[in-house]
Amino acid sequence: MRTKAAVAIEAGKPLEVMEVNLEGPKEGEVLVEIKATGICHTDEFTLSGADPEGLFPAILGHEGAGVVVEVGPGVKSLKPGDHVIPLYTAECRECEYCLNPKTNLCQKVRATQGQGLMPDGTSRFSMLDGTPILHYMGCSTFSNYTVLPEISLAKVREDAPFDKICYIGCGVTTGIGAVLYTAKAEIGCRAIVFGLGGIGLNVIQGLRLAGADQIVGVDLNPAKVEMATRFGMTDFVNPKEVEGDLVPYLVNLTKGGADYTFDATGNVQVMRTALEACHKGWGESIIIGVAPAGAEISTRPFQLVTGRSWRGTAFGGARGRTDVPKIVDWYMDGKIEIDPMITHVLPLEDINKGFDLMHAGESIRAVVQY
Ligand code: NAD
Ligand code: DAO
Ligand code: ZN
Ligand code: ZN
Repeated sequence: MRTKAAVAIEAGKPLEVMEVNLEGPKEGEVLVEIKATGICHTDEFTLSGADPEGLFPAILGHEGAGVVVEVGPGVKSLKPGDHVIPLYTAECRECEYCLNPKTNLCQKVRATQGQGLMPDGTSRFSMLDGTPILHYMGCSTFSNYTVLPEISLAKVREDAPFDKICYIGCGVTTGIGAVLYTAKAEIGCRAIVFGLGGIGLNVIQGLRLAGADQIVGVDLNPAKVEMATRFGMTDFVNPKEVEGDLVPYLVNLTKGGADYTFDATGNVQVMRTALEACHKGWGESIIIGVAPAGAEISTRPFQLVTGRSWRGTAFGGARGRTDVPKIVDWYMDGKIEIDPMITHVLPLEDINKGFDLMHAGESIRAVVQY
């Protein structure tokens, strides 16, 4: 079949909206009509060329929601008409990783996914002249129709709006999951969130859900204060307005250091500050941000000797097929909010405007509706 897609031809160039060929689903695969897709910072990161695993030409996009159109041979858990959210972290429920409760990093399709291919080692997308186009993070939601492995789809309730729950495919789950699944933050904790963008705001609402007593937000952009306060931030710190070292300032503000800190900037200097602003003896710092290729983190080892822990999380530690439907329920039950964070809705033809809005720091989440 043919489908309309925004294709990343090469790093640093705008996406090109065009008709492409899409082959039907093979063994264990599913054809999905994407109804809405969010533009995440990570798509921009890949398009800019900073992602060491970035491949081209490719159809980017990993945050979406849609409807199953056709299932390939052997698919048992899904049928045409089911509503689904694509998962860039699959959940096969049988690999060594899925069977270990300590991780959500299913490896079943990891190798081929990282090469921009389906599990059989080929791509379903091609240009009209036959040139292959690669998949991206196993999802390629910047295409109106896409093919994914069955294990890379979470089945969700049918009354949930696509243009909101698409955000659960990355930003919402990553932020809330970092608090609930990775940090396992306790009622009454004190926390600091660095970066109040599409991820950090969801960390903040995750902390509110967990019952944190103090939620400090740190951002260079004061325009983020209003939204962050709405989601539960209790204190705001703009590093540009702090005289001297930020670490003692934050340690003092949190009465000895935070129980949990979260980096949602991808900046390695911020990651160090986040670690050192943790409470001596027990504070845990969770890295969410993805740093540029080649970047390294550093601190004095004594920071760890004295009881601080440095950790990281992908997709908020969530097991997609199990946890994503629950997060959709939380949204539908009013336990979490998504709507205010969807600041812009665009047609696919304007997808590059969505990237521009993100660069300018004007959007939290721009969503493309097909
Ligand atoms: P964003 O651009 O929307 O937000 C980043 C925020 O950080 C902005 O508000 C910006 O003003 C602020 N910021 C930048 N430099 C800062 C500094 N030095 N000090 C304080 N604040 C600073 O990005 P996002 O969508 O929220 O994504 C955040 C990070 O999370 C990115 O690196 C992204 O790639 C990563 N990410 C990780 C995962 C994961 O699973 N680990 C998933 C999605 C995104
Ligand atoms: O190696 O098993 C693995 C997982 C690698 C991918 C994990 C994703 C990390 C977060 C990237 C940003 C998400 C949009
Ligand atoms: Zn993302
Ligand atoms: Zn698995």
